[in-house]
Amino acid sequence: MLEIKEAKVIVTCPGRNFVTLKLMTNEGVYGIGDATLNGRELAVATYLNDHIIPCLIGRDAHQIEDTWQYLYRGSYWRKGPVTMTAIAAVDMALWDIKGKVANLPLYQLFGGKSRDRVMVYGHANGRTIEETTEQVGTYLDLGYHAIRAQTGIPGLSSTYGVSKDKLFYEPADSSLPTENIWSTEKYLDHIPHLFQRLRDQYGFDVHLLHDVHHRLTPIEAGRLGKLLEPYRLFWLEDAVSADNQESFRLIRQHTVTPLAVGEIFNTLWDCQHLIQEQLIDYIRATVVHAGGLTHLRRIADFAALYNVRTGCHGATDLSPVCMGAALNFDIAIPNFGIQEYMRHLPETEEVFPHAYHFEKGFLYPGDSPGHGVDIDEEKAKQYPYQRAYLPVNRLADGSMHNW
Ligand code: KDG
Ligand code: MG
Repeated sequence: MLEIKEAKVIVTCPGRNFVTLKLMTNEGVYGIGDATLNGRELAVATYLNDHIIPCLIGRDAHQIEDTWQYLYRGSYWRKGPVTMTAIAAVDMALWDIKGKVANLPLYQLFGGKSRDRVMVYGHANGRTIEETTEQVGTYLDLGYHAIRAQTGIPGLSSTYGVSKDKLFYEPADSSLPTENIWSTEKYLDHIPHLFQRLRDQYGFDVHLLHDVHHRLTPIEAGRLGKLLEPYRLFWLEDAVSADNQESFRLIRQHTVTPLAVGEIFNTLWDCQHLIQEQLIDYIRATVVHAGGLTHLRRIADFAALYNVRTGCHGATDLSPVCMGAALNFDIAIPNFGIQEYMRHLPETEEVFPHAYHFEKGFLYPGDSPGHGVDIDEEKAKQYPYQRAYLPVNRLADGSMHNW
């Protein structure tokens, strides 16, 4: 039997924090899984070290499904970002092992390629519409076919999605949360001008996306979707917080702008109604936060029944390990939509050598066995963990709002 013999959790900060699980077998083959939960990294590391690893030693590394069920049902306490990220890490590492033993890239184990390449989008952002327009031009020069556009809002000192780094995305910027101020009125007045400017300058051949980051009410989101219809967005993301899935019904009643949601979802139960009632067009759950490849494939299959396509989260805080796993998934499934791709810093790339590569707006998973990503433990040791929080958001009167 291919037995899990040893396991370790590696916490490293090559430019930002990443948590990685490494599972070693009695036959020397090992697999790795991403366990990074931005701003709550050590909670997952503890969950793995104290509660999961003791149960893994001696288990059959080939029994991925049974191990998933064991960790999900067997913990009694289901769901939630910490639990599901920890389960995802184990699942990714086990799929990596299976691929290595079979000597096949994971997409072959998932049924082979459904496409030759994976279309990705990056984030163009600037403090002003002019700056964002310029950034969109930079992404077009890099060969992108799809670009997310965010801009600063006059009268607000900081806005979601506008960062100093243009090819990386790092909102976890402080050892205690920074506080931003939000105004829905100012935002709704300004955003249509951005997309008008972008379409005037670049036409309709490029896919444009926009992320609201959970800031609106359903009726406000309906209004924004309607205002943006002339600019034919690829999607409007996280228009409202999806705690209440029914919210999307109201948005749908007012706009035909395609809707995407799900980067903070952990299970199929978070999007069951959204999918079944066709209230969304793209589901953004990804490997690391939605229970690994085993569960994400289940979400994608369910979504396929309702013409919902995937658009996996891929900001810089999702490690190259998650990206390698996501790309093997993206290239194999029938209802792939798009993959988010914010690059990693050179230090991160050094710690995580990988088989995937970018070319002219597409990512290619490569043909290495497993998910094709490794970790250099010696290099990882050079970058100790640094506490970093995502910002929080308040309205002008001091009330807490969604960030
Ligand atoms: O950790 C949080 C970020 O990944 C998130 O804010 C990024 O919304 C995001 C996106 O669409 O990439
Ligand atoms: Mg988002």
